[in-house]
Amino acid sequence: MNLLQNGNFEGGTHQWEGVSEIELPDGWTEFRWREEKISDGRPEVRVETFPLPDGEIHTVLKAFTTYRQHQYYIGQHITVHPGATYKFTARVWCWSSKHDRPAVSWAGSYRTRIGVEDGDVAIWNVEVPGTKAVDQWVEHELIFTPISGEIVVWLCGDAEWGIKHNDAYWDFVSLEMIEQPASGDLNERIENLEREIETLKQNWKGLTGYLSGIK
Ligand SMILES: [Ca+2]
Repeated sequence: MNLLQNGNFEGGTHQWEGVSEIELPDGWTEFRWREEKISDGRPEVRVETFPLPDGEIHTVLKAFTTYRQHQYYIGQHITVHPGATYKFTARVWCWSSKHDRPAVSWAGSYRTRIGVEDGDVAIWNVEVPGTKAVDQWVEHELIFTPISGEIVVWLCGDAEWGIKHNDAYWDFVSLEMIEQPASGDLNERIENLEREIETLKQNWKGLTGYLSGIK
């Protein structure tokens, strides 16, 4: 079961902090971008349809700049069970090109990665700055065990050169619990014991009632 809200970006969108160029998919509330270099741009973000060469059409999360480098992070807050094991996955298609032919990159460089912020700790599925790949679906996967109960899952894109097109198209983002926390068994045992105690109490009430009745 996908624990994320709107992980396939088929739901609605909302403006991020009143910025019309940043339309985040509903459920996704966090947006950050790098502003270290003079050449860094703030990407525009929107949800749009993305036709693949095979004719399939997907509704995807698009982040892009024109003639600018960029590095951005789009995140969703989610409540999890500490100690359980989770699998976070996402698919992304990147186009980084000096030319306008869609899905055919030329002289570009685009890297992506996915991560989890767990309290003060950030874990990434691949080494920073990420997997370098264009014109194909890149499958990202991160298996992790959270320490805290509140985490943020992140999608990160990194365009190395400020060429004409730097686009990333994200889809099929999912978070699943693949293993219960070890303490789950203990909690279950405690609940069973509490139920047994309640039953014993009820029986005891019945027994004292019966004994008072026969006096
Ligand atoms: Ca989709």
